[in-house]
Amino acid sequence: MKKNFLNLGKQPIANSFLSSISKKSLRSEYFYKLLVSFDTKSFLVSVKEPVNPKIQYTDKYAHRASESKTMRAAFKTTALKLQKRFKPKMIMEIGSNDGVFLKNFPKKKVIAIEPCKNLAEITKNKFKTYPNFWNKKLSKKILKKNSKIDLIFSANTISHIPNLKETFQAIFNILSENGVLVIEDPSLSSIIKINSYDQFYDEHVYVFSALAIDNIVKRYNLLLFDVEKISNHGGSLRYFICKNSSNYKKTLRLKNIIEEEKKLGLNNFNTFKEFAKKVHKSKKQLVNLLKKIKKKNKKIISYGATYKSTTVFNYCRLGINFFHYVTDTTKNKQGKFTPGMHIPILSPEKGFNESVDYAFLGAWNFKKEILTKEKKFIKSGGKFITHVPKVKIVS
Ligand code: DWN
Repeated sequence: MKKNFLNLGKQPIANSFLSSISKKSLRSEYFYKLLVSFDTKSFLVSVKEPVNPKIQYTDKYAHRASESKTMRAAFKTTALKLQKRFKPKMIMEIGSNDGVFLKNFPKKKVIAIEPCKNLAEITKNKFKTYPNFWNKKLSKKILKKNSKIDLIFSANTISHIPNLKETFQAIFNILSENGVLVIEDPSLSSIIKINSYDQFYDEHVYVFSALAIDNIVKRYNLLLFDVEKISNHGGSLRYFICKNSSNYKKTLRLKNIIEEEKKLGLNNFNTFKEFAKKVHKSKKQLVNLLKKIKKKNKKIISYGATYKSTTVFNYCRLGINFFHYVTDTTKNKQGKFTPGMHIPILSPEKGFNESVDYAFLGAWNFKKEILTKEKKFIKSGGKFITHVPKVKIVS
């Protein structure tokens, strides 16, 4: 049974950066109700009513996975580690974005799946790219021209696909007998521990735990045999999954992480009710802090036009009433407006200068990278604000 625990209000699509805020474009802005629920049987946490992927993953998809130094390095390390552990002949990535992971392998060994046409366009001349949604039909099409795959990788994508049944059945079809599926996604335990409620938005249809993945993949003759904690995006889990019939055995590391999740109460609805109370408190504290700063006539901006900040801005009703603008290094976000609250987005070159007193860390998951990069700002008295794990001024 699915039970709702968190209501983050009316939200726009996190990728819907607006080119203009004319009456016409505001009228066509799409909103949905962001309710988050917990399945008491499978322990899966999900957005109650997922948005149609066809309106999310278009040829205007803004996020570039290679935009941060941290992620470029993380994908390179992951590629080397997986190559060493599994020695795959063929690697396929579901949700390959701009190719930041696959570029670490020899061209001939990789297949990229990317439904956002503008992203698929970036990789199509570098390696074999299918500009399609992942499903059984596509798995059959690929199998007509290729042998079965021995390593399937998917970072921050499986959690985005509403139809898990179709997804895992298609994976089962194409995975070789001893092949491995490796999935990475923000972990539910990290979100609960650091109160990062902004990991809930339309694209994050699911927030996985090892407990839930273990339950779900079983339904499709797959086995979760290992799991690894990684620091990406504020704390993620990397799941290792194989066919039931293959040689892999469940690791001690997996058993320990499942025990930790049970201790944290990820199999108990009360944990999520408590979490929701903390989320409401965080909202109040953030709004109060911004009001206090604003009263002193200080200039506040937001740093990183993240999809996560769409949730924070719309849930806390933060717009140009608080932020002068948002800065972001991604070229195709610059000159646009944030979804729902319509804050202008500028390049850091234009907007991140000595006129700024405070910068809200929209990209809090890159805090270390940003604080290192922005030493000059801090030295000259500039301050960062964060809401993760607690609302505070970062000194
Ligand atoms: O799952 C998803 C994650 C992985 O990426 C997607 N559904 C969409 C996207 O979510 P996000 O926007 O919350 O992700 P990031 O990676 O936290 O976005 C960081 C943003 O901040 C990028 O637009 C780049 C920008 N940035 C910046 O302007 N200056 C980042 C850094 C490190 C910087 O110094």
